[in-house]
Amino acid sequence: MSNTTTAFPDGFLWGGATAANQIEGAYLEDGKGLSIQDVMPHGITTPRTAGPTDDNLKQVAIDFYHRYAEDIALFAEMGYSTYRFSIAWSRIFPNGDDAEPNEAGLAFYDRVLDELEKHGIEPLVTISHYETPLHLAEAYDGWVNRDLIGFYERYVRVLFARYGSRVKYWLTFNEINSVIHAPFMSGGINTPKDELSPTDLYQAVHHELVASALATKVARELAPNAQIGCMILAMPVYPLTPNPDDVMAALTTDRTNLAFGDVHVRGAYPGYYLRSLREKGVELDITEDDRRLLAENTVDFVSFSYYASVCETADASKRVTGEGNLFPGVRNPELRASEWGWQIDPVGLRIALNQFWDRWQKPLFIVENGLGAKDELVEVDGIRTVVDDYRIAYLNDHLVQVGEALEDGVEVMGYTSWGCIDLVSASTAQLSKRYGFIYVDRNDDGSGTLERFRKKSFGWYAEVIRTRGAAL
Ligand code: BGP
Repeated sequence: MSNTTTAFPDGFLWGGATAANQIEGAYLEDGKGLSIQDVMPHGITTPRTAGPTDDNLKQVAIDFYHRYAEDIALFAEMGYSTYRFSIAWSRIFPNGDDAEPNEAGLAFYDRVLDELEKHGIEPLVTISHYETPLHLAEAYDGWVNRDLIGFYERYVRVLFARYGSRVKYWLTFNEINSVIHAPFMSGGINTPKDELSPTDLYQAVHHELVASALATKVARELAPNAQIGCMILAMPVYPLTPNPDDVMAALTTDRTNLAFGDVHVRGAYPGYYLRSLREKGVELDITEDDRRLLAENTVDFVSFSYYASVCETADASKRVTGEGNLFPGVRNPELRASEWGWQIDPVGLRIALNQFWDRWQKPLFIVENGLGAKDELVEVDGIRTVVDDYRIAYLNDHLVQVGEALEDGVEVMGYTSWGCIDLVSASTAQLSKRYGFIYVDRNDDGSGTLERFRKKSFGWYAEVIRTRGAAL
């Protein structure tokens, strides 16, 4: 394996990440209401269904709801010091606009936290990860409606009051910039994307940003030891050529993501963002209270997902579109890609870390990174496993670059690889796009025993954590 000169610092948080709708199952158990995921059986490229359908793998997912103790014990065996998971809003407020929370839903996360505490694993909680209660989508058109801010505030007040003394690290919205690309999944916006006006879309973005600031405000009040982070889908954008027009085009595209960090860290919209809204003919309804909330409640840290980088060009004739996490970009001729076309770029992670640190001077947390791949369960020395050397290579190369960024002086709080246990993919809604260190015996047709098996990468990651990166 390649060498890194860096010993990761003592307090560095090592772990894995998941989201409720992708692992829990139990989709109607203990009073849970429907979420938007319950009507997305085939991922983001297919329109939502009228109601739940039997072919939605998320109804059972990997049954974490009943197997969390076994799974957390496996995370502990790998030596995790943190585990990122999300709370399903519709377990706590089944319709989203209910007056009172659902006690059985709250009790489930108490049990998860008990288990983490037992193993000395620090929880990292995403408040909203692509699982808006369905009723809020249908009755309000999701985040287009300003009322969502109040419903979200009610939800976070309950979370901070209940778990605030036990959970230090919180993320307000998963990949908050993705609402622009996946308005239903990320913003609960029921209006089909091609009928949604730019004004409604950017107003929804604004409401989420205000709600995020409000969550920070509520945390200061109810959970003073909490650290609040924003969470951004990071995808560094390179100019396709050294032509200055390409460089400017790359900067412009990059800023469509960076703007979200700018608002969370600086507390106001940057000029380039306001210009892009003017050019789209969008006039936002921003109140004085909104401005104050944004300005007074900036985040403690910036977290992000990183899977791939993309290119940009000003020359439409040179534009070859590639795939990317939730939204495509111009393909980089220099890079390989995963089976799903996401281009693999470990150095891009070092670039993103340096760019964010230079720009925001806030501690950074890599809360998603990993390789989606088709795995094969085999028997080695009588033990069932997956020989996932491709995953080990991907993660190793990315972690080496994190080490380089630490040497560069970037403050990195931790690293949670995505889908540390196999789960239902967000974009395809399938189980065959696997990310985990732990194989789950469940197939796209719903067959399988749900039994868990340690992959080769399980032992590799345990060794990396044990040696604090020296094994990279
Ligand atoms: C991010 C999401 C995750 C996760 C990941 C991998 O966009 O935050 O929920 O799923 O991407 O994406 P996919 O599952 O589509 O491979």
